[in-house]
This record gives sequence, structure tokens and C-alpha cells, in this order.
Amino acid sequence: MHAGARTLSFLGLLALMFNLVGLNFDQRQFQAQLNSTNITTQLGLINPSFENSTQGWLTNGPCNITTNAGSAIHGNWYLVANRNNTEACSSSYQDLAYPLQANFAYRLAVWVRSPNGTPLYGTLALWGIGPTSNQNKHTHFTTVGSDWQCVETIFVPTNTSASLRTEFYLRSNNGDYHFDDVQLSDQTNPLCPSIPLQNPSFKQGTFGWSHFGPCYIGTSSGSAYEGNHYLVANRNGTETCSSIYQDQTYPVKANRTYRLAMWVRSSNGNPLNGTLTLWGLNDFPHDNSSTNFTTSGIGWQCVETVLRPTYNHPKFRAEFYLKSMGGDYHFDYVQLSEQATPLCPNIPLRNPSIEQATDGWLPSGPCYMNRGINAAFEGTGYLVANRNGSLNCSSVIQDIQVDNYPVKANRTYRLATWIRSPNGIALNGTIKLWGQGNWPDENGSANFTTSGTGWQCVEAVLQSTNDHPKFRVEFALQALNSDYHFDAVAVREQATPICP
Ligand SMILES: [Ca+2]
Ligand SMILES: [Ca+2]
Ligand SMILES: [Ca+2]
Repeated sequence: MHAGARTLSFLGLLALMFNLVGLNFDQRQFQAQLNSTNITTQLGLINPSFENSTQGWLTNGPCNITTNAGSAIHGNWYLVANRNNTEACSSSYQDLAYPLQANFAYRLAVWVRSPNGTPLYGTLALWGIGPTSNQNKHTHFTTVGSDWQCVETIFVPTNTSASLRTEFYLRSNNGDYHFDDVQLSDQTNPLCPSIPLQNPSFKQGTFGWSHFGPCYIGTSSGSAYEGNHYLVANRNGTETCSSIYQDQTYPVKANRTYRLAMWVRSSNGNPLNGTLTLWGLNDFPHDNSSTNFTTSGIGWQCVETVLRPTYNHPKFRAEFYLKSMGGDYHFDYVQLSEQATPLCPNIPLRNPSIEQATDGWLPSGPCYMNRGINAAFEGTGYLVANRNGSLNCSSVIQDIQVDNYPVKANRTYRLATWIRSPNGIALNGTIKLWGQGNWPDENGSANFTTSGTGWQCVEAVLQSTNDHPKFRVEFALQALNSDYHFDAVAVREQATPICP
């Protein structure tokens, strides 16, 4: 109690020092010099499960926050937050005095849901505050359905800091966010439930993995996706070999979000077809979710499937169906997790949903750029771009910098964005995902023509042939005097489409 009281008074001081101003993700300068002596040093939040009303939690802007009881994910109570119909409400947060060490990993997780099933877009951020600059790592999420989903972010500070901020940014105006069971830790294991599989990276040969039919399975080493070993499988020349699988006892819960991902490649570059399936088994009827894939090239590709079971079950089955004859499938690094966000790598764009003005997005000339807020695809804002009648304006770009995520040779990267023509004029253009900085640059592109006034998804695929230090996202505009709208931009490393 004493520690809590001391922390509270320190929080009061912090609140005054910050003047309750929300931090921008990329804010570099911070004037306040925090006195790191005489403060509580424990990695524990106040009221992380919202059992004591909203004690310890503050808001940036005039947000509504309160607590409700019943159907919490932890304890009895959870936080209810909304934007009060104004973008002046940015977030709910809590600061914790804690001496952060550089190059040490800190994890933050929270459970979130949309009670009426309306998709809610938001961001979970973990900040290191002061003394010379603020840094953060954050994870964007969009709720699906109306049940609890786990969101996690991992922050590795590059500088020491005297305090941590846990922050939930509310980006949708159209509903209540529920938050519960905030966890903040310096442990190395994930905070969102990671469901253990036996031998998921094939270090122990084929131990733990079975097959239906007379399939060949073995392991090989060298050029694995993770560690040294990977699984080698083929159909042994017979269609009676159907799949490789592993069962895992686990309390699978109805309406929750489970993700299975694995990496696959074709040993000789011949395209191999297959299906990745996650089952909830034993209580009839079974539930399953499947993702079909076709390998391209010889590089590792990530495949993921998302299961939201209708029923409870006592076990999972992770299964890889082999659909092609005459080639070796390589599999590695199988992951099974309960979380809202993808397991396949998400390449971190800045302001991908255009919720912080037009930060991060640059015109390639005298283009008109702005942020619109009329019926966004996701969250509240979207990008408005127009060539403004000038041939010197050709595109809108974002460069993703070196240290975030380099481009690797022989891999599959995807760029997707939602596009709209506000007045229904058919707009032409091209989206491009570039690997740049190691000559020659290369890109994957997709032309589009809008139809009607609704949002539509466009996707481009970069099959890289060389390593590059950076990505560039580019939206090339053709019409000279029309507004283009863009929202929900994503870059991911995966074999299968991002667009629905
Ligand atoms: Ca709770
Ligand atoms: Ca491995
Ligand atoms: Ca948006």
C-alpha cells in the first residue's frame, strides 16, 4: 500500500510535468529532466486488472473511461473507454517509475474487445520516457468479433530511461473499447498465450510430428529458417499420403482468436501446393480454419491461419496438407498463439492508418496531401492525395528505414492498401513495394482502377532477388485533378494475400 501511495504521488508529479499531453510515436525531444532518485522502482502497474475502478489510469484528452463488471478476462472488472466523439481524446495511459536499461526487452500486453462486434482500431504502445528523448514500440490492432483478444508489444530501449508509459490509443469513434489484464514484464517469454508445441523448430528430428498415410518425413540442416534444422516432407509418390500433423492438449475456447503459422519452402523452386489447418478437436462438431498456399521460388515463406472456434474443445491439431507430388516440402518454425495480431512478420510502417495527420507520408513533388475523416476504412482518418494539376507530382511514398526491417533475397513481401474514389470517378494508379539501396533497386507492383465510391483493397507482391537495406512504399497517381483516398496500409512478409 505504501509503495502504491508513493507511486501515485510520483504519478501526480509526472502528470503535471507532462501537462497531460499525449506523446507522438516519433517524438524525439523531451524537455523534462526526470530526477531518478527517490522514486519507487518496481515493474508493477497500479490496478492492472481494473478491479479498483480507474485508479492509476489517466487520459490524454477528454476521453470517457470507466469500469464495468462481468465477463472480464481477469477478475471481475474491466476498463471501458471511448473517444467521446472527439479526436481530441487520444489515449488512456499509466506511467511507472522504473529504470529502463538499454538493449533490454520489455513486454506489454493487454486484452481488448469490442462488445458489439464493431471493428475497433487502436494501438498499444510502451514508452521509455526521458531523460534526453522518448522512445517507444507499439502494436496496431483491429478487433474482430466481440470476444477478448490479446495484443502485445516488445520494447527494446536504445537508451536508459527513468520511467515507462503504458498507453492505449483509441482510434475509432464508433464504439466502446474494453481493456483488461494489462501485463508489463521484462521476461523473455510472450505475455499473450503462446501454446506450446513439441519440437516446433525440428531440433529433435521429427519427434512430436505424425502423418496420415505413407508420407516421407525427415529433417535436414543448413539454411533453416530458424536454428539449424527443418522438416523435409513429401508424398512418397502416393496420394494416400495426405498430411503431417501434431495434436496438443489445450483448453480451446469458443469465440477466441488462435493463430497458427509456419514457414515453408520448395526445395527446388517448383511451386508446391498445400494447406495449413488449425483444428479444435474432440468435442463435436470440430472447428477448423484453413489457409491454402502455393510456394514461389526457393525462399522461405510464412503461412498463417486464424481459428475462431464456435465451440470449446480439449485439444488443438496443427496440420500441413501436402497437395503436390514429386517435390520436397520444407517446413520450419511452427508457432501457435492466442493473439489479435499476425504471427507472420509485419513490417512496421509509420502511421499506416493515417491517424496522426499525414506523418510519415511524403509527396514526390507539389502534390496535395491531407488527412480526411469522412467514413474511413479503419479508425478515423485516411490519406487524401491529389496531383494538384501538376505533372511534377507523381506519387506518395514512405521509406521504411534500415534498422527496422531489411529486405532479404528470395523472400515474399506484400503491400496492401484500401483505396477509394470519393466522387466515383474511375481512378487509375499503381502501388509499388520497393527493395532499395543495393543496386539495382527492385519492386513488385499492382495497377488499379477504382470503381464506384466504396473502399477497395489493392495488393502488390515483391519477390526479392537481392538483399536491400530498406523498403519503399509508393502510390503512383495517374489522374491529374482528382482526390485519391488511402487507408489501412500494410506491409507483411507472407505467402498468402493480405486483401480479403
Ligand atoms: Ca479485471
Ligand atoms: Ca528450425
Ligand atoms: Ca485510418
